[in-house]
Amino acid sequence: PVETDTVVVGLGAMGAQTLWRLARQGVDAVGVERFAPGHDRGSSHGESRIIRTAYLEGEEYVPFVRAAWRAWAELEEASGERLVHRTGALMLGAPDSAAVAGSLAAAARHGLAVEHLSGAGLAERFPQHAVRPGEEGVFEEEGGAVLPEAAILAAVRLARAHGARVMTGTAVTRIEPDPDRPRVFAGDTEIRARRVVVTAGAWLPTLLPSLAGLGGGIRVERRVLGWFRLTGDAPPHAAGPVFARDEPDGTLWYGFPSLDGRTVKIGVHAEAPGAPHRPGSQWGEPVDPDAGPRAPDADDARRLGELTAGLRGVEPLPERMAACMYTMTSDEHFVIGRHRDLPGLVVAGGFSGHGYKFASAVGTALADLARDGATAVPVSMFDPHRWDTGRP
Ligand code: PYC
Repeated sequence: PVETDTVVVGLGAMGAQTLWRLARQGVDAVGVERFAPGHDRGSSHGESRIIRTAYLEGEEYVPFVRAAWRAWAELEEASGERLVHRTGALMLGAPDSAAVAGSLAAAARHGLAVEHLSGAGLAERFPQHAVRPGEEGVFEEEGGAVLPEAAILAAVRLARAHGARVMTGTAVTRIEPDPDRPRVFAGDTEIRARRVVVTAGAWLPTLLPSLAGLGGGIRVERRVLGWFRLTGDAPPHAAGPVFARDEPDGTLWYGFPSLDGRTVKIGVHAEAPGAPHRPGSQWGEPVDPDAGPRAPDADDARRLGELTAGLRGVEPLPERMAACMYTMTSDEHFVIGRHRDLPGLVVAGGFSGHGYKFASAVGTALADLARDGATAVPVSMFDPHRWDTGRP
């Protein structure tokens, strides 16, 4: 067997940054990835993810986003790459929508600089959005787009440079917890380690079935992204902020300014937080991660295209689409922490469609938890065992 201090299972969003943090602290670490880093078979592809600070899902996330901003800057500095585009972030919706009211509440609680825009102000300032009667906006400068594949590749490259061993194209089939030395079975190799960090995304529930008992388990669902070409007379999509838009029917969709100068990318997140989820609906179809999400089809193109009525200057049908997987917890908050019943295991998952922006700080937290058993990164609200104690 291979002996090491810490194994990281899954080198996607969270695992890649964990491996880098461990390796740069001099920890002997092995990372295992079933495909190639930066692949498009999980939850971390599609070129861009939103980062925003006035957090509509709960003001208690704000210190965590701040930790993420700091950690992104560290990764950018270490890699010499630009991994975050600071475009600002715009939330649109009715005054009482989660996008507007939730963002304003988080901003007020933490003294964040945001601008609350009326419908008229919104239309004047951001003409790329076709504003509907009753819609308002909240704009914050502390928002932008993170580049997921580029960040994963940068973190894995840095981890290797600091001495981490990386096994790619190798699926972990079994993890055997052991108080002394947990064992990980990766392809033909048995790896023994002091600690195992499991960041297996959509494969987490099958790899650690005991997690099924936590908060009702993690549901894996399909989502579709679409890239829409700009028309010749397009308003300033290139310079605009990332956005999320809360529709009166509860659909929360989102998009990015044009990062390639030709297209804008949009996607559907889900029903607004607090609204009943609709498993099995177009956007919540359950997925077996080994089979992968169903490829995008004409119906997806049509449904995504309907949303572009809310934008000016884009073609009504996408030039391309991609399907990805969401990993949903029952409360749509994350799972990050030590597993109480499985000694030596640290887990992170269930990022519920809004986790990528935190990958930098999650990497820091998981590396701390693996090395020291504790972290100063504010992740206690994501305790894997919170459902046992009636929280939240
Ligand atoms: O985390 O900002 C986000 C987001 C928007 C849509 C999906 N995730």
